[in-house]
Amino acid sequence: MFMEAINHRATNPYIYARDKRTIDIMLETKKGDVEAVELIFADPYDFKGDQWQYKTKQMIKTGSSQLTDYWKVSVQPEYRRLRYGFQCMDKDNTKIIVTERGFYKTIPSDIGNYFCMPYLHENDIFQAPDWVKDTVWYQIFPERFANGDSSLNPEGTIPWGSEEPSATNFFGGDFQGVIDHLDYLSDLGITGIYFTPIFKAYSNHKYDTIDYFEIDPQFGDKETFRRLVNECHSRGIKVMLDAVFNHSGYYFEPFQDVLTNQQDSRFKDWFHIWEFPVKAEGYPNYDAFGFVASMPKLNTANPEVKKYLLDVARYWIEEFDIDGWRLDVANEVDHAFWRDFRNVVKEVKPDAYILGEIWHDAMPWLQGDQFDAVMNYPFTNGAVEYFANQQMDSQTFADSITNVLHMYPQNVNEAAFNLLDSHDTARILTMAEGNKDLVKLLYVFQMSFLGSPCIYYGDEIGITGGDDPGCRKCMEWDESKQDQGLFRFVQRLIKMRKEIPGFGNCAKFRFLVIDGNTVVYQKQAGEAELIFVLNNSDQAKSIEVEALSNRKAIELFFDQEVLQEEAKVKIEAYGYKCFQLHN
Ligand code: ARE
Repeated sequence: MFMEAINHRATNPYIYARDKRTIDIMLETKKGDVEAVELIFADPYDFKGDQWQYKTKQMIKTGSSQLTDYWKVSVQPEYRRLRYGFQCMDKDNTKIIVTERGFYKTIPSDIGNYFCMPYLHENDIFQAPDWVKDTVWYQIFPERFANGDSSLNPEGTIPWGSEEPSATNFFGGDFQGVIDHLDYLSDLGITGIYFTPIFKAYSNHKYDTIDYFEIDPQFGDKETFRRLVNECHSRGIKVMLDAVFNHSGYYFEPFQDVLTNQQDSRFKDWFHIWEFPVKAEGYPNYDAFGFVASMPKLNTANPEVKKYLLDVARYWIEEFDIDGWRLDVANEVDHAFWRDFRNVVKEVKPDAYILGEIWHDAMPWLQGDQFDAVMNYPFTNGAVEYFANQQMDSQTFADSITNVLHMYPQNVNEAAFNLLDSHDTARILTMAEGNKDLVKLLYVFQMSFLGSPCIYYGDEIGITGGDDPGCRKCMEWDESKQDQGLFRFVQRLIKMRKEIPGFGNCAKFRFLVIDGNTVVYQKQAGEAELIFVLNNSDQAKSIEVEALSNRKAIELFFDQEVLQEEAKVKIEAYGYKCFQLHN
């Protein structure tokens, strides 16, 4: 047995409270090395004489990736305390006891050896708002969604869609344009909108904030924004704004004061200035987003800065009833700030959604004391590489998704923000080189995955676009230029996700078959059991799905009652099937 590959620590995601009664525990072993694992566990104080009254419980292999087998088990300790270890058995029936102090051949009697979950406190539990698990998001870049009030057009605005988007041109998108098209979003099935920044700023992307308490005049005024939020809420659509707290814009008054008064400025400690005089031409001599001089990094450890930004966070919830904050460059802001941010936001609106923009493993921010979720780019990378770019074989894809599902606790996965692309990436149809069959497979996978899916505006009608700024084209409102078939396909998927148990979030997700360019995955949620077959190739196939043999099922995409005696599934090129099994 490869003990060097046995991995567990008494911390997230290896042990975590799923709810106020349930503790989930995970162990990693070398792929194919261990045949069975039992949890050894009991209350730390449960002794008879000097005998610790431990019990054992079989662990389930919940997935495998390229190097790792993942084992999981749930326990509900009566007094919410736990000491535990593992008994691993390999093919030769060799048994190894895994404890915090090392490996043993027999179960050690000294309880001090074992891992410890000292006490399950309810306020330590990671708890994302329940409504997020059923939300289908739509990301809007306000400058490019719809121009509903040309009187607001900034100077130099050009006709809608008349040019390719650039880092500096303006087409006049505004709130009235969004309000005018909310029925379009409702019709699609959208229940949440994520707006990129809307506060007063210099650029067309508004990530260079001038005033965090003012709406950018090109979008409208506060009354129009209030109307927008109310119109969304009346349609059951949540509203999430973009908090750019890592840095301000060049024209942010405190930064302007520093440029004017230099070391005499009362705001000089609002930023991370290396030396005076501060110069904003060329490479900055202060911390910035990247090396972008027009985005000076804010000193969020400064109590004045913290107070200012927390007032911003509170203001837009209290005054306009927004439902969530997406946090820009979240991983470069200190944890202490985000803990205070969460306390302020949840105090004003306990079920507000806090979504961090973090492109990598974000476990340190997902302990329950900071974010409810992150933009799940690890999910995005796997899905896009496999379906859109065709640069990944099925096994690598299944391994990557299995790793994604095991890098976070289940209750984090259920609230994850699963995007396929964004304003920072090329669009999916462009990445798929115009192949809409691949885009459809991407959507089937995204809509049938755990978490909360997000559609980037215009993808649903086939808008293309390369990396920023190419991905920020004006939305296409000429129906003759929209791919209405793709719209209806996405609309149907969203409806299926909402109506079919287990189609979206689920308790169990397993890859059953991984074959060349076809993947089969099983989903279970209570009594509901679905099996998806996705053919990621241009060749029709016939694939053996043992789990279907002699099971009655309905194939949901083609609404056919099938009885799979021989469990052989025929699937066309780029085909997708979903079998809803009957017990
Ligand atoms: C634009 C161009 C740049 C150009 C710059 C010049 O895209 O190529 O150098 O202008 O000014 C905003 C605007 C962008 C603008 C940028 C800088 O939307 O159009 O760039 O400001 O002015 C990393 C960060 C992540 C960040 C991305 C862009 O981790 O937080 O880079 N995303 C947020 C927003 C952006 C926004 C900013 C930050 C700044 O979503 O829209 O940009 O407020 C890997 C890494 C990631 C990296 C990612 C993308 O995956 O793991 O960490 O994200 O690549 O580069």
